[in-house]
Amino acid sequence: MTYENIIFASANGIARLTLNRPERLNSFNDAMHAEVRDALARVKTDASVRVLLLTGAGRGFCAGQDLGDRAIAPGADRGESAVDLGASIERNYKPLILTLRALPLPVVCAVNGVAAGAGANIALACDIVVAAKSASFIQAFSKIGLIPDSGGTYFLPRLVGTARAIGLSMLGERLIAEQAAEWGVIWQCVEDGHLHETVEKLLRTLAGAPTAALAAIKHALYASAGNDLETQLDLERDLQRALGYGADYREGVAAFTEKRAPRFSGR
Ligand code: LHQ
Repeated sequence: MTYENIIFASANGIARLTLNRPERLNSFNDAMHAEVRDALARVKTDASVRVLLLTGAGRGFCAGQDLGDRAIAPGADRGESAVDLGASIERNYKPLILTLRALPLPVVCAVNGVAAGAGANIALACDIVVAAKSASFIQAFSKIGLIPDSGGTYFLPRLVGTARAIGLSMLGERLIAEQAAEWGVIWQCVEDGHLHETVEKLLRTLAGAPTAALAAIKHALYASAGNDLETQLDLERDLQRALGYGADYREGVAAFTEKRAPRFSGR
């Protein structure tokens, strides 16, 4: 598949996916969804990829759904049949969020500018979110008579509690990156000029990390929201058991004993 709405490249264990419709603040139309789906399928099947970067081209990260896309155009009050927004979510946004969460490797999101609507929640679906100071997060949905989708109603209360989740969702106000970091919505907020170097350093670290362990960490932490303590302890036991047979555990312990830096294979 050739890409017209994203840029995708993979090298040295790092896959980079850039949403690339800057004139529309990288908002999603069906074509962009199809390309992202294709790129993520490649990440999933390419064992050499150890970390994925998601970012946006231009001054924005992603403004969510392209509201000019005819596929989601509201119908007239009477007459014209209204579109089924649920179908768009089922086809595009739901699989995207589930895929990002299920990828067995860390997904880093570099939020280079505004992240609005589904764009905000796609960022929150990533594992480590680093935002530039000028970036912001907007649950823009209520401004157009909708609810936060793409996991917004799942991620927000878990990240910031119900009171802030309700405020952000009902008011649709801009949450600046610094505040997002203070509230624990994201991992880190950095000066605009430092976003690139911060993220590159993170990507190099993660590309050399014990990927299978990071995948298990991701799995366990995301599962914990729906588990009781005993189920979670069982899950930890099972994951630890599997990792204990892995090459990276052997390497990690050997490197510690030999007082040298580990060389993890990711397995
Ligand atoms: C846009 C968009 C955009 C098209 C900026 N579409 N052009 C799921 C399932 C089905 C249906 C519905 O939705 C969903 C999920 C959703 O994501 S719903 C929420 C959709 N997103 C929004 O409501 C956000 C709309 N955008 C905005 O509120 C503003 O653009 C923000 C606050 C993001 C940025 O404001 P500014 O920095 O002032 O930029 P701007 O508004 O001037 O935008 C720049 C250009 O990008 C502009 O085009 P123009 O030709 O005038 O330069 C905008 O029209 C275009 N653009 N967002 N979502």
